[in-house]
Order: sequence, then C-alpha cells, then structure tokens
Amino acid sequence: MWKNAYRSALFALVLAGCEKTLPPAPEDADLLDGPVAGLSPEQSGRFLAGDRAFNDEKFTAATGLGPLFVSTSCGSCHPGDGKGHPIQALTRFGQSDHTGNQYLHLGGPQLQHRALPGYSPEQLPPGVPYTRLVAPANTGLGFLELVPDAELLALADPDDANGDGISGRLNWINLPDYVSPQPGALAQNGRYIGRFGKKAAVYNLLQQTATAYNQDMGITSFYEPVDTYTGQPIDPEVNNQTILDVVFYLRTLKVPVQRDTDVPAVISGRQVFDRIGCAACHTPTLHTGISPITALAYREIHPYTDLLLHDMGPDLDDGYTEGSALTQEWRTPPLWGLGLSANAQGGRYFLLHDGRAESIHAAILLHGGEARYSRDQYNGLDPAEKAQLLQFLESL
Ligand code: HEC
Ligand code: HEC
Ligand SMILES: [Ca+2]
Ligand SMILES: [Ca+2]
Ligand SMILES: [Ca+2]
Repeated sequence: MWKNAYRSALFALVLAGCEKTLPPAPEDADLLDGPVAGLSPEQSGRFLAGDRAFNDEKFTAATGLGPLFVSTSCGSCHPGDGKGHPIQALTRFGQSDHTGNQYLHLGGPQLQHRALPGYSPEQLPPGVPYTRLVAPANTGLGFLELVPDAELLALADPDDANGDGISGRLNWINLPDYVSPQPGALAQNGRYIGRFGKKAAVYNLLQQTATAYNQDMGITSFYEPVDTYTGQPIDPEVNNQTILDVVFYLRTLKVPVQRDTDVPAVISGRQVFDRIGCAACHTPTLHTGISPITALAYREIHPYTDLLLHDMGPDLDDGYTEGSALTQEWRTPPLWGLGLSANAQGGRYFLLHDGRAESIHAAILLHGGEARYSRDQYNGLDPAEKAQLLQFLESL
C-alpha cells in the first residue's frame, strides 16, 4: 500500500518536473478555443464535454496512463488548441521507403519516451532515421474533414499536366476497420484519401483521436485496444462516449478569425500571395459538403491549404514515409490561425513540421522542391511588397 503511495508521489514529481519547463498557456483573450456559431444546446453540451476531456483530463497511472506514453493529456501538446512547442514534439522512426516499418520489434513507429515507474521508456535505436513532429493547431478541422473528396481530386495534378511546376497529389491510405468512409468517398484499390497529419496519413478525426489516446498517452479504447507495452489487446481505458465527445469538440472548434482585413497593407499582401504562387498550394478557398452538424455543412471556408502532398525539396526531407507519402513530401498546412500560432508556442513562432522556422520569413525561405519558384519570387520582392505579404500572413 505505502509502496503504491510512494510510487504515485514519485510519479507526480516526475511529471511536475517536466510540465514546469513548458511555456505558459496562452491568455484567455488569445485562445482559439471556442465553438462554431449555431450549435444547438445539446451540441454545446457535447462540445463542453469534449473540451473538458481534451484540455482538463490529465491521465495518471490510476486512470490507465501508459505504461509507455509521450504525454498525459491532449491539451498538453495542443495548448489552447494552438500549435505545440518543440519540446513536446513527437518522434517516429524506422520508415524510410515502401517496405513499412522495420523496427516494430523495437517499438516503432512511434517513440514513447516516458514510462510509469518500474517500466523502461522506449529509446531510439541507434542509427535509425527518425522524424520529429510539432503539434499542429486543432482549429477548423471539422470543416477540413468535410471538404468533398472530389474537390481535392480536382486540385491534384500528380503529373503536373498544366506545367506550373506544382504536382500536388493525394495520399491514398488503408482505413482501420472502425473508420467508415464519408458518404460519396472516393476509393482506389480499396484505399481512401487521407487528409489529417503532416503527411496526410489519417482519414478522419475519429481515427486521429483514437490513435492519439493509444499512441500518445497509452490509453486503450474500443477502437484502438492494443496496449503499446505488451502489444496485446486489453479492456478500454477510455469509454466510447469520451472519444466521441472529443471528436465532436474537434469537429466544432471554430475557425480562427482573420484580423485587420481592412488594413491596406493586408489587402495588398493578399494580392502578392496570389501573384507569387503561394496560393497554388495554400488554396485560399474550399467548401464543405453534407454534414449532420448543420453549422458545418455547405460552407465556404478559407483555410489556405489544398490538403495535398507536395515535394518540398531536400532541406525538408525528414527521412520518414507514411502511407504513400515520401520522405520529401508534406501536406500543405492550413495557414488560418498562422498569426496566432506564437501565442500558443510561448510567444515565438516555431513553424514547419519540426518547428525549426522561428519566423514566417524563415519558413518561406525553407520552401524548396515544388515551392522553389514561389520562394525565389518571394526573395525577389521589393521590401515594401515583402512587408505587405508578411503583414497579410500575420493577419491570418
Ligand atoms: C505528445 C504530444 C501530443 C499529444 C499528447 C496529442 N497530440 Fe495531437 N498531434 C501531435 C502531433 C505532433 C501531431 C502531428 C502528427 C502527424 O502529423 O502525424 C498531432 C496531430 C493531431 C491532429 C491532426 C491535426 C491536423 O491538422 O491534421 C489532431 C486532430 C490531434 N492531434 C488531436 C489530438 C487529440 C484528440 C489528442 C488527445 C487524445 C492529442 N492530439 C494528443 C501531438 C500530440
Ligand atoms: C508547392 C506547394 C507550396 C507552395 C507553392 C508554398 N507552400 Fe508554404 N508550405 C507548403 C508545405 C507542404 C508546407 C509544410 C512544410 C513542412 O512542414 O516542412 C508549407 C509551410 C508553410 C508555412 C509554415 C506553416 C506552419 O504552420 O508551420 C508558411 C508560413 C508558408 N508555407 C507560407 C507560404 C508562402 C508565403 C508561400 C509563397 C511564397 C508558400 N508558402 C508557398 C507548401 C507550399
Ligand atoms: Ca494504458
Ligand atoms: Ca512505440
Ligand atoms: Ca501543376
């Protein structure tokens, strides 16, 4: 008995030590966290239940945490629903081509670098290529989930038929059996279009949520029952209702609102964005289709992404593949909320997949591959136009 008490006290200390180094959560006024307008009272209740589970529920040994894990709550990596800080980055390893993961026996692909007392955390096998991913913001994802496959297919140009140097393509993925395709989903050889995650290897928010509980916190569910320590299925440690509430919460988080839309420099900056080819991948306007949540259905949205994979050149090659996404390929990240990212990241920017770009300017300079022409155009802008473009991006 005393031993258990000692264990949990020790465990609390270890956790406290780690949380202390994190940047403070954003101020209330800056929070992206809030529901879309037009939810019914019943829907608002589900949003709040999901909000609590996402932000307030910190797992402990007593509630099923681990024994191997990366963090103790969704909100610890996605503070205020914004981007995460690089010290909370996820590590994945052991996939560098189409042959899949060669290190399943050593805990691949995801590294759980923390463990309950009495267990050994996983360690990166020496010499194995790995990728470090910073948590993206969670805002507006319910809208992105509803963009019809046909709209994405129309944006794709895998062989660059129109010769503009940009060849966005879809990541066709196998679905786990608990994920049902959207009505009207397109399929190719039994595979469906992935759209979430930095390499678009996840189909929808249910898959992303169930996997995050399992892989990031060591919490099993009806959907993802396998314990990451033993590799065996065990009883659910989180109930279906909680998972579905979190999915509902993610679906109905509002889109960040653009600021300073009537400032002349912002208006000119948007024109520069179009002119130098940023909009070829960061597609300004998409549409949502049918949804049982009427607040989300048939909307025009402005996420500044095509949700397609692009070859971004050798500087952004992370040596890691997912689904059919290659090591140099990344899904265009949405730019809505870009200007608010620093609020959640301790007051500074950490952009791109691994957070290496400490300003918007630095992120643009690292664009290569299909985006090289656009980056070169950026470098050729006169200082006034460059400032307008950056002011526009900050307003998102
Ligand atoms: C250890 C940090 C960490 C924890 C804990 C965590 N996430 Fe994440 N989350 C990430 C990272 C990193 C990514 C990007 C992963 C990728 O690209 O495959 C991500 C991606 C996502 C995405 C996809 C966003 C997009 O734009 O495609 C969603 C949704 C999400 N997480 C929700 C959750 C939920 C729900 C939980 C809790 C059940 C959770 N996360 C826990 C770090 C974390
Ligand atoms: C060929 C497609 C493409 C073009 C053209 C392009 N981008 Fe990107 N952009 C991407 C992809 C893919 C990433 C993610 C790369 C990564 O994470 O390593 C990205 C990342 C970014 C980021 C960082 C976002 C974040 O949340 O971390 C910014 C800012 C950005 N782009 C702005 C621009 C601007 C401004 C232009 C025009 C000068 C531009 N991009 C042109 C595809 C493109
Ligand atoms: Ca567990
Ligand atoms: Ca692992
Ligand atoms: Ca093209």
